[in-house]
Amino acid sequence: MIRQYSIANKAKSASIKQPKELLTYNRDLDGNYVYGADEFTYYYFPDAYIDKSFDLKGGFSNFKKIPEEENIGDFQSILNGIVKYEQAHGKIDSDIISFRGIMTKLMTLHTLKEPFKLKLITYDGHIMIKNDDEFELNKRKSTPTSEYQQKCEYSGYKFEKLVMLPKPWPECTRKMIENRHKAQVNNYEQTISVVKTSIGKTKLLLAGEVDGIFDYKPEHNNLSHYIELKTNKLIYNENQAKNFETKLYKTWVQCFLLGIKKIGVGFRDDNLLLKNIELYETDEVPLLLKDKINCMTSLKFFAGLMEWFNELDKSKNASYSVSFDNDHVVVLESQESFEKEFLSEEFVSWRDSLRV
Ligand code: 0WD
Ligand code: CA
Repeated sequence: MIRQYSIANKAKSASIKQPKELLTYNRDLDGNYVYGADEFTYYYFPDAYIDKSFDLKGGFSNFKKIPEEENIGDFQSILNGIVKYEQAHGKIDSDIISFRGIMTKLMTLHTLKEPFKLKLITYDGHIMIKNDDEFELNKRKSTPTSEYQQKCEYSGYKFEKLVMLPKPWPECTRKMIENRHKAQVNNYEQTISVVKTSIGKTKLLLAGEVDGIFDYKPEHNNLSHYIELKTNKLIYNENQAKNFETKLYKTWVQCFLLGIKKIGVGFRDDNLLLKNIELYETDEVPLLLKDKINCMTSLKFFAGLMEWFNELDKSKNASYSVSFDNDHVVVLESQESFEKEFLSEEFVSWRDSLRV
């Protein structure tokens, strides 16, 4: 059975609810997932520091970089988090469970320039969607990157290290604050937020990486206190302005999906020196992009797509592959089961125990 959804389709309306954070978890320096540690970084970068022109390629040769094979969205880590949440609060009610990054990709499909493949299962009343990791890894490995590109990638993580504190400001020593440019950079450590949201008629549970706290951390539901960090080249011409608009649009989608309110962009020169930081409110981005990119159209397309996914029979367990072909999202039932790639033993036995 093949089902197709055209990128020209959209829902008539796309009502949205305020996203709510259910839990957060961390990936530590060894690549292990840790629940309940509630570790965050905190934004602190006084304007005067801009004059220092920090070098965002500094320490590049010391980058502690997670191997690509280990940096695939680990679906079981979400499900293990859900088990912990449900043990304290009862079963969640959600149609679709996925990584936020997958949903960002789907919502911005009309800007996509490369092929993609996803895997989908229906299980215990949910639709779960993840990357086709083999396809993703092959794609990453077959795209050669120059040293300059690697340094650009590094500069994003370096920027995070430079502007974030490992603890709230009052708990930091002066040395901690002033030596950040010398600290080793890694892309192992992450905080993942698991958020319940809905778009149109579809309930979503999304897990996404959050960069840290912008102002202060409240007791619960940090969502409106997070900041999403990005880096970008300084803008000198039309073409660069256009590229930045596309990046801002994708960042808007990324933040919108989780309910993140602040975006911080570090602008760097060709030599990767940090020259400026601009802060944006997520909610003002659609207005900034007005006449260029219509964010509301993406939202309606996405609402329609989610509704269409949600027509799958969630009461039976089945596996599907999802691809994008000829301006259509194509869903094809698979004879081979993908359950092993999605489900953790912990999740399966927890949900079994709820049914008896
Ligand atoms: O497609 C996905 N969602 C992938 C997720 C592909 C590969 C890895 N992951 C992992 C992430 O590392 C993270 O543990 O899944 C988790 C959650 O990801 P997400 O929030 O759903 O992913 P997304 O919104 O695409 O990206 C958030 C951040 C990125 O920050 P920027 O500012 O660049 O958007 O996750 C990291 C990155 O820091 N990240 C990656 N890092 C290296 N290689 C990658 C990647 N392919 N994808 C995401
Ligand atoms: Ca980021």
